[in-house]
Amino acid sequence: MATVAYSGSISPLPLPERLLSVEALPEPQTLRRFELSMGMAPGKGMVFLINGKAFDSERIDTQVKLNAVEDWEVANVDPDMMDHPFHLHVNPFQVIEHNGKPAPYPAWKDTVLVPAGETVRLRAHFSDFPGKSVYHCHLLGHEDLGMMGTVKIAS
Ligand SMILES: [Cu+2]
Repeated sequence: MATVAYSGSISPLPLPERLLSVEALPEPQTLRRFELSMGMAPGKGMVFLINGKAFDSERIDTQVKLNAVEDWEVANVDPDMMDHPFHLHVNPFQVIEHNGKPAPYPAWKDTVLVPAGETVRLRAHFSDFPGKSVYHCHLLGHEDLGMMGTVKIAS
């Protein structure tokens, strides 16, 4: 525990009048679709899946060209109606559409909630990191039971 003693007063700093501008990304060269679901696997019980597959670190699920701009359509088709926050490592993205409706304002994100039965389209510029990375549901219980994929970015 700490005790803080202070005296005098300061005038509050003004809030900024506008937010930083967010650059619009160029049109994508590639559109991919990722379906988030769950199922039962023999000997494993419940598994969480992306495009029907549980995570395998030895498999490359998605190959991206370095410097490409891509749109990823992330569809939550989970029959159990659970929401899945989708997280992409390394490359921030902008949400372009949610259920076909344009995003209300441009913003950089690294995670977006994809509610049950809904679809989010995001756009990323894979500009400066060649190598392997991952995307996954940010609910750790779902990720640990398979809801994660690998992405390899190479020129
Ligand atoms: Cu999830």
